[in-house]
Amino acid sequence: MAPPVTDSEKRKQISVRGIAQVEDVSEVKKGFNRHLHFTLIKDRNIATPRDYYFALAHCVKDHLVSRWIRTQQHYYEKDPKRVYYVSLEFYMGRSLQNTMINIGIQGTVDEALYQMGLDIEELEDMEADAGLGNGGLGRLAACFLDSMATLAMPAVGYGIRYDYGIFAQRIRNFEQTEEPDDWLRFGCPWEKARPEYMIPVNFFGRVLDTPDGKRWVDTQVVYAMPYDNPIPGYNNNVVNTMRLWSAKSPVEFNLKFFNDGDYIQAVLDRNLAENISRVLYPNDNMFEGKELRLKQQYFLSSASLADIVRRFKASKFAQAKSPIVAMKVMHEKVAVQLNDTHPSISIPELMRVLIDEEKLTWDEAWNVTTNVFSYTNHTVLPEALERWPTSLLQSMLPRHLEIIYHINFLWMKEVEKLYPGDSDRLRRMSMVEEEGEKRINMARLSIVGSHAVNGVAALHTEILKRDLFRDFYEITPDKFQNKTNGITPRRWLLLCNPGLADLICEKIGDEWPVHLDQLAQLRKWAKDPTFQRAVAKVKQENKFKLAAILEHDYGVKVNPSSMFDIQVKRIHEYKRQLLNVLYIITMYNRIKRDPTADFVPRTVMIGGKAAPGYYMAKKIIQLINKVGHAVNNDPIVGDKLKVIFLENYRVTLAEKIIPASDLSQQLSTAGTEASGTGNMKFMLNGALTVGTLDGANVEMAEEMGNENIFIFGLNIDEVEALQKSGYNAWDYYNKNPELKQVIDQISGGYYSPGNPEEFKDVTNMLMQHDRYLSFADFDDYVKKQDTVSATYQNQSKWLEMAIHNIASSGKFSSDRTISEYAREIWGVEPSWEKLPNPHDTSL
Ligand code: B1H
Ligand code: IMP
Repeated sequence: MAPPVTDSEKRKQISVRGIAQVEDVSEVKKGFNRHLHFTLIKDRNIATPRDYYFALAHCVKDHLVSRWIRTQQHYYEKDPKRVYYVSLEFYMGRSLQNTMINIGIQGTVDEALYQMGLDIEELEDMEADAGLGNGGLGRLAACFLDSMATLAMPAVGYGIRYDYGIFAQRIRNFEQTEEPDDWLRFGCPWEKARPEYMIPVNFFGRVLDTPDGKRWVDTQVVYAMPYDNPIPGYNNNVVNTMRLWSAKSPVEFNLKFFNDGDYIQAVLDRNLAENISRVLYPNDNMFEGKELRLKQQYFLSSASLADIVRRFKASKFAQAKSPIVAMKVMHEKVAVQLNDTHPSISIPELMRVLIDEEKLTWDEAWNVTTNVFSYTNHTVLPEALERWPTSLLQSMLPRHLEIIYHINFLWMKEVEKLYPGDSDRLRRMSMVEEEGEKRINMARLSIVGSHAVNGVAALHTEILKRDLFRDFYEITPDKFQNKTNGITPRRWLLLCNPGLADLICEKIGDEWPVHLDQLAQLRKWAKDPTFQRAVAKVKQENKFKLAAILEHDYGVKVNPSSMFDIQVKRIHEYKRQLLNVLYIITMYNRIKRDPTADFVPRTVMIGGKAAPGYYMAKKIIQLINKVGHAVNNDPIVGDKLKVIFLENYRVTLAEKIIPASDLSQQLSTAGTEASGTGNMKFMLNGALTVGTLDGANVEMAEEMGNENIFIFGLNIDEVEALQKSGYNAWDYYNKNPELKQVIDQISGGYYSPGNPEEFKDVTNMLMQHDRYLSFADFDDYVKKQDTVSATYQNQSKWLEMAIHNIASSGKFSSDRTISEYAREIWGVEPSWEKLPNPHDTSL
């Protein structure tokens, strides 16, 4: 076995082919040493790997600064329409390597560090992930920022600078435990605080009716301190900004204690206000109606809109008009995308600003608001839809509740005019839900308050139009659009899979990172044995490398010639990790039944975090680990089957796992996964997919052809029909002896010796009230998995399919997604033109 080529060696090969722009190696060494000396205050005798990381990060950031300033100056001069992406989550991961790649200095830096005797991969591993997201929704926002910068769009991402990102997952005694993610402990070298743009945000208080309009008074103030993070475009000298808000207590916060003489208590209580930006809520696809979460949402919305209005007023466009005239046409220069309903309190907030502060009439303000906002829906799961109790809004945001009521009053009048006497329809369309505790339905508010509403994959958008938002679609069909998700090919191929990137460059040149459709050219080599061998070699090297990481970090030994079969995503019943487990046990039983039978060896890896309060998801993790323990320690199984739970799955681990995978599992019940984006990352890296006709899988199959993907299970119509006729798990259990054996083993305590009750809640759920119909798809899943194994034995067939996967990935670039948002929702144009390089002295 040849040792794997190191990533930095591969990067040099790529940069030779001109993707990286060569900058002066000695210049980089000088900058690095200067920062080690002046910024870190260390010499080479006592510097730690972390010191070296910081020195390098600062040195790389220096290369961004002029581009960043020039880009912003350029936007100010050109005064184009601005795009704002507002999101409670930005799951950025690491920045160092991504920055070097995008500004084209990776080869130069590699060489400089090599000359200084430093291991760049070791330094890169010192960087903490910016884990300010839960999963797909947050990572999508991060990919979008990369694409908006690469397409030179005047965009800003607005979010919260959580002190603690998504928790670190540890497995103790087979179970998940959570540790706080103190990612800022050693400081973040990329961010720049901007105290001069600090913004006051108001909470609570009451509303006064004055001759001069409504006044919101007696509020509690918290300051929003902005931290700017650079977002470099790929190879175009653009650097955009992600502005994250951190809560700061006002100097006079809780001064009343001070006056009572309790000075110490007054200072301690300043923490209370600053708790707003303390921690990311760790739920994926689940609404948690907590007061602190609503505070976070309003804090982000209010600070961002104030900043947006400030920037608009300072623009040349607005400066050429009287203030009130300018405000009436703000939508001509401002587009705001709401990442799900999480920042949807922005809608009444902009109305409040325009009416109460800018003195527009209601109708003028409504015209601006609806033309500024657009809303992306990311889920149809009922438990994820945000419905805030009016009691909470009444006390925290009384003026906003008043505005929502009036929006709804006018909306109900409109609906009543269209459908006189249809009281059931009025109830279905009202933003105010009266059943049980009175609540505001934020999705309905978002639809009415936006000019565009989109789903994130074709199937998902159809579900929105047909079911969830049917009544709304009937009235305003033109509002509804599809924008199929995408991923950035820079991070998800160029950065994470240098071997494959290099190979692709050899074949089709180096433009594919910004024109991913060009990958289609690879189809002509799908059957070419030489190209197949080259693809196989890259995959094998990636597998060796992952195997080494697994051994080093987790102490597990895997067989690198086995099929790497991977399911990584948040743990959720609808994603059906349980279906995967049922098949693992089925394989195990087959091996035990006939140990000498032919078997295609697999290393099954499952990774993902469970929301800390999600009992069933945590039981699923425990089951995976216990089944793994049984399988991995059974001598009869040997090297044929290994089951590994990948602890603490996150962006950085994804970058290592995905390039090494042979098989990608995408098992959600048809109609439940809005899109999925992990599925696209595997496809782009040449893994084959076993999956259902759900979310973006449908479009992946369309792009590559059904012969290149393993589709199984009920489609959405069949799921709906089965739900209507009544799903009975027992029918499947009684009919399928392998399924029966698996369930009997789990409920009989085979995987929990001494405690047969351990998984009774899991088996009861599967047998009595499985909302996701796992058993209905079991049979077809097993058959399809058997086909997967058979196909894997035919390596040239497998490789041909893998090449078709890669070649068909073009559609799933987030550049395509963002171009569609730009043209069809925001009214701006993407551009592939470069800004001048500020470091180019020949100009
Ligand atoms: C997605 C969420 C989500 N959809 C609530 N919805 C949250 C909902 O903290 N919360 O309250 C957090 C996240 N996340 C995902 O979005 C979908 O499940 C994926 O299918 C989709 O690919 C992704 C991006 O569109
Ligand atoms: P901001 O987005 O409003 O914070 O401004 C970003 C950038 O726009 C600044 O760093 C400047 O480059 C540019 N800019 C903003 N206002 C002015 C101005 O009044 N004159 C010139 N440039 C400006």
